[in-house]
Amino acid sequence: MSNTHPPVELDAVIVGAGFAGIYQLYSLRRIGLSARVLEAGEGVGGTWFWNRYPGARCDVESLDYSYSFSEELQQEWDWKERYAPQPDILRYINHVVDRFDLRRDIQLNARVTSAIFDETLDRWLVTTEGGDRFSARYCIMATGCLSIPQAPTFSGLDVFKGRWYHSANWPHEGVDFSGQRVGLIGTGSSGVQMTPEIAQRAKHLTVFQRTANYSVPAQNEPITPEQLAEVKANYGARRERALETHTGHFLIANDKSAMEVSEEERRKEFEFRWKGAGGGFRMLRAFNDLMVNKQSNDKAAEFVRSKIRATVKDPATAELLCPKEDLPFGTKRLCVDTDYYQTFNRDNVALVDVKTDPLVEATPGGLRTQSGQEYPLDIIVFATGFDAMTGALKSIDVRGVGGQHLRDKWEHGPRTYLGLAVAGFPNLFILAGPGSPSVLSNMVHSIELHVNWLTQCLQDARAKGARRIEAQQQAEDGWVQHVNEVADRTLYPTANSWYMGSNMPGKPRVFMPYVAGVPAYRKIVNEVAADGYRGFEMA
Ligand code: NA7
Repeated sequence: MSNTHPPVELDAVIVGAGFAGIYQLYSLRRIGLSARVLEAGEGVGGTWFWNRYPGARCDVESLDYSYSFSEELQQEWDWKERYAPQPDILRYINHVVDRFDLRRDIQLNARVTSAIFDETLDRWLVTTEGGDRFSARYCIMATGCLSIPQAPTFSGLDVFKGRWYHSANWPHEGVDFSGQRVGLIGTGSSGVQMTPEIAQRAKHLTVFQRTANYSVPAQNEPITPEQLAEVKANYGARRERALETHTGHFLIANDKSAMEVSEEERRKEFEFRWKGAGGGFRMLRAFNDLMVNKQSNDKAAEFVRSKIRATVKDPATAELLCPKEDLPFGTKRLCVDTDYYQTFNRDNVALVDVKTDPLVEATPGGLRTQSGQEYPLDIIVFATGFDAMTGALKSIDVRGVGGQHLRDKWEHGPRTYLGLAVAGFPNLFILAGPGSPSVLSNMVHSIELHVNWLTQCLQDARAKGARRIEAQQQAEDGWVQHVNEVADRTLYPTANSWYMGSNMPGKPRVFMPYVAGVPAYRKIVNEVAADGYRGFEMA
């Protein structure tokens, strides 16, 4: 279609075919609105389509990191492992798309380049890279929080004679590491998941670490048929329980401060979370004040350091892997691993500190640091992260009332009302993005919450005959202030994390997700709706 043709008319354009876009499409169809999902990739799945690196796995348990909207769906799908590997999640998403006949309204290879609000029509004109144009009452951004990979900053990649890859743009056919000398840059979740996998296959692996982060064992294991049957018999109850938990998935939470118990009790509780209780994010709930009280947090941090020292045989490597005291536990996303620290006991694995001696360039034969140290490599793997939470939205030319650019409005950080809407951008909605619990919660749970809320809102707007729904400036200002105040009561803003935007040079330092927890957030958005969509103008 050339852009001389009139645009395709729809009730809604949904940008992105990940968990959020897919469920939004399903929900809009259910209320009789016409919608099309525009997806940049050549397949559905969003994050789980792109991040195919070896070891890619969700850090939320599969039985929770799945849709709850259909009892039939949750009864018929069999998760195989406690933490699902990427191929299983991608298969699940494709299953959902086919099962609910959603594919016919999903346009692949359709990267959205602009979304421009027409004030006379109260409609969005959405254009793709290929020149397709859509006119829609609503533009719903389901663009994901980790969809714009942080580009390698090195010079010399053009002369590097080997191959290089980014974790978030992994070749679909996989990468053969056998006999190769591999350099892996980055020790966030992606690097931590990949390290043991690459180490098993490569001739040699060098891990370049800038910041040591905390990692806890996943204690991943197969889900037995008995366990699965038990969950399925009571799935509703499991979902209900999730509604009341801080993160939208149940993790046994201890309601004591780490400082009110004895050293022995503390150690016992941490050990229980490390191993007995099932690992993963349970460690974050070991005590009720780990994320707000530095003294308590220090205890968790010291516990993880003791585990690293006990696991890694070479004392110098162990010390380098120990997170420093100025990085509180859990303030950067906690990594959830399988055999990460153990991998550094292998003869073919080396850890290099690139904090004191940064990597500066690729050479024909490998990588070179500032001091001139050279590392001969055949493959370089970048696990260097993302322009998180705002990157995808800012990569689109979004223009609201008066031609205002979203990029300009968000120059100093994202500004939203409830994380859902932006003043000056009527009929534009964002799913599970900045200003909502988002990445601090079980994303699928938060996506369902947002989609259900928004679908009801659009239904109510239709009943009122409203053509335009817009967040009021005052409501947005109040929400931004609230999001900041809540974050400032925690230790989160003290770390240079992607939650803060501080993983990217030049990005404003603003704590982006809403940290008060899913139940508190749900209460607020439900009250707003019950109060006639307080803070929104509907006309
Ligand atoms: P992260 O968590 O942002 O990790 C990126 C890593 O890359 C982190 O260790 C960075 O060090 C490191 N990095 C970035 N640039 C460089 C340079 N130039 N040199 C050396 N090291 C560098 O991204 P992930 O993909 O691992 O995980 C993202 C999320 O996906 C994760 O949290 C889960 O939610 C799933 P730094 O810490 O900035 O010093």
